[in-house]
Amino acid sequence: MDHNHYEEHYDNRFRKEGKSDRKKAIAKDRSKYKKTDKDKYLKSIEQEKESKLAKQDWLEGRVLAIHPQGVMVDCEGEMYACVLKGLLKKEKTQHKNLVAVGDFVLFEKTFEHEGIIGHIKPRKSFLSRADNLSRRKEQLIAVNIDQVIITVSIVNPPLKSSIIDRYIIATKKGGMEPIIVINKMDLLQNHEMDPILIEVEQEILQEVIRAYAAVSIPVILVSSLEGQGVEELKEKMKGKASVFSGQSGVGKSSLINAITGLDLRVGEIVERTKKGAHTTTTTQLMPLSFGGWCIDTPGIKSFGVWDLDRDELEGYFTEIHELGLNCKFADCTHTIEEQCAIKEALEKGVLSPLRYDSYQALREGLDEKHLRR
Ligand SMILES: Nc1nc2c(ncn2[C@@H]2O[C@H](COP(=O)(O)OP(=O)(O)OP(=O)(O)O)[C@@H](O)[C@H]2O)c(=O)[nH]1
Ligand SMILES: [Mg+2]
Ligand SMILES: [Zn+2]
Repeated sequence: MDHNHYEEHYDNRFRKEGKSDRKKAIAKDRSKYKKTDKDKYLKSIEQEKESKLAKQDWLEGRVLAIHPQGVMVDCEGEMYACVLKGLLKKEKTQHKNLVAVGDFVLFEKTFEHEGIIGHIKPRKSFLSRADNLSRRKEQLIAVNIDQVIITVSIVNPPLKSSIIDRYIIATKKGGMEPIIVINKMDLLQNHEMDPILIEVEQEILQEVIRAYAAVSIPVILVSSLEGQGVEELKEKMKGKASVFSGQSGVGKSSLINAITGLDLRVGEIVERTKKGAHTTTTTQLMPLSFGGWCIDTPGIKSFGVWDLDRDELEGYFTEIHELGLNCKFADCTHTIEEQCAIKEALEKGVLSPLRYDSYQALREGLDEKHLRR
């Protein structure tokens, strides 16, 4: 609501209502606008900070990649290799990385194509995961993104749904929208493949489609090799910032190549393990000719969700939460209890076994974490 609109709305209320009602109205309005007021206040501080910085002749740019040689910042089509100002490095943070791909920064130009970053603008969204080495830190993958393209493949590597749910949680936690993309659809028609393997993958595929239709998350079936679904995906990416994330070898870089006509390096699948060989090694952000941005990321072996508690988990499995209200016991774990609505729903085929399995796996993970602390 802009300022004028706010006042008009306020005045009308005062004219209409009696004196005693006014107090209530004010109280109500206070609580209603509290958050916005706070946001406005924080924003004004931010603006003040930025206007101070503006006096110093800073340039504004966006972080496209982070290389050993420096933070690569794009400013109106020019690329600058930047370092972070010492002061920024001292800022306490729970993040492993101070600056991330997608950040909007203010920097001081020092040489032709070099600079010093003095300010990182507030982030509107972020994709992060629990850091592998020190689990107490959160690792930022990319920031200021609209949607996460959760990329998986069928057959090679085979489709696994548990990882999809982890990504969905991280996506929503970070303030973005998930899109599930299932690549390598061409392999279902490949006659060199073992027919039994194909049959199994088909069944899992149908189950995945059903499970996410039930929670209204889009699933797009694609083949970067043959072009199936590429236009549909492109349509969804227009004008938005999208990050491709998923295991190594699922074809993230191949898909980006098919969409953009770029020539990013793509890797081989190790036949024995059916895994990719971690071909992409750095995260990079690319502008799209049809509007928007896209980010390629290195494949991730294990995707741990950062800082999740049990209530939150329920919030991300809304269908399980709702069904669970009908269990006999309020603290039902939906495993061994009598009269469990979740187990009934599973038997009747109302609840997807995939979603149930990953819910239970995540829940166990939370319990373990709890014990370790
Ligand atoms: N059959 C088939 N193979 C594909 C398809 N898309 C990608 N591939 C192959 O899968 C392998 C891995 O592709 P990449 O694009 O490197 O996978 P990635 O997800 O970027 O992997 P990392 O960079 O290691 O994370 C390559 O050999 C591709 O040729 C597809 O639609 N069909
Ligand atoms: Mg890649
Ligand atoms: Zn139950």
